[in-house]
Amino acid sequence: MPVEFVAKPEDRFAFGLWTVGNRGRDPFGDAVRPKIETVDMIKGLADLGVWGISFHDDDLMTFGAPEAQRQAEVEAFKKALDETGLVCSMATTNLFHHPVFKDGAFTSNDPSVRRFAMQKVMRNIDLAAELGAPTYVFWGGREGVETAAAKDTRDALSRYAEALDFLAGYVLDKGYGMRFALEPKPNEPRGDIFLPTVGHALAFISTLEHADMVGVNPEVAHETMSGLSFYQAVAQAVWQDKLFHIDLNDQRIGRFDQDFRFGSEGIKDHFFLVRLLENSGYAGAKHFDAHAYRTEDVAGVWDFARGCIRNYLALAAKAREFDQDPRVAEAMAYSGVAELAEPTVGPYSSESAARLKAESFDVDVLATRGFGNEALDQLVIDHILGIA
Ligand code: GLT
Ligand code: MN
Ligand code: MN
Repeated sequence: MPVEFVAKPEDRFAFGLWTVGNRGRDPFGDAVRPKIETVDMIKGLADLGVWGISFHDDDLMTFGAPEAQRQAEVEAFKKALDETGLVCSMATTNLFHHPVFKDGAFTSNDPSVRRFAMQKVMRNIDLAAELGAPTYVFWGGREGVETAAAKDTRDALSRYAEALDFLAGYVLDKGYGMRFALEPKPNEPRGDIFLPTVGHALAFISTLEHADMVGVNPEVAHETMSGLSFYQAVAQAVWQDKLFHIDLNDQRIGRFDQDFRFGSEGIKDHFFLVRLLENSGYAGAKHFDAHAYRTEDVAGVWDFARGCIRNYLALAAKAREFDQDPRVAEAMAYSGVAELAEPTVGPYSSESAARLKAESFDVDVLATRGFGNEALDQLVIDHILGIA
């Protein structure tokens, strides 16, 4: 009998409108499944125990449509939220679909495009504030180049920082209280995208005028495309208090952005990721930014959404079981996991420096220590496979 997992609002699971709304278009083929109306998406997600919904301005309101139509579209969204109790957990701007953004948005070489992009963001920030979204995401998919001859990266980063400083100023001026989260990606759709990894983004954020209100929105697929460890990226973001949001999905290394169902590929990596999120006190949205395989019809879309939630909850249960296993505690003690939490020398003083200089080490003895990582990791595998 399969184990039941029930999502509760306090789990803070969220989906983007564009995820269950994905119709399976790819660069080689057209839509394979019908449009699901926004209201039906929200109701379907509410039935699965989902807590939050995120949107791009253009997911919600038809781009370029008369104001009256756009307002009606927003009203229908609000009504569906009210009826289901779902919250708007994040908002973002579509700065990638329209041809006007082909050279970038905040980093287009054309100043009018840059100004239009910022206006588009400001307008949607107003709506995000009205809907109570605590986080505003910036995914700069078009901010990049195919040829490095086309942009001086230093200028592009200056324009990127200028835009974020200005928009943060706008949020503060309006008293909105939302925070920004930058979402890195190495490539696709541009040949090279600025701020390609979580590490680049964290370093860039430290240069911003309102750095305290800007964090990251790491995505499994994006970091994995570069062959980097998503776990390490997230752990560092947590350590720097910069994990403002997270995009959960799955991906194989070295492929195009696959956005697979969470937990469908990297089961061991995801075990550690879920354990980190659960144990770190991360209280933000657990946001699935993924979509169903192109083979699926509408029923398959709901199988996909259910699968994301089920895999997260199953891995959280495995992580709890792992952390409560006395053999794991013993193996961790043997590996010295807690020893790394002890300060090495403490703060600098001339006395402690002198003490350290005078200390003698038997490096031959120290070098004989085995750290027992094989036994510890086997317990990880045993727990994941259910044979512990
Ligand atoms: C787009 C992208 C995602 C981003 C979204 C936010 S849009 O689907 O592939 O990774 O999170 O703009
Ligand atoms: Mn994403
Ligand atoms: Mn992606």
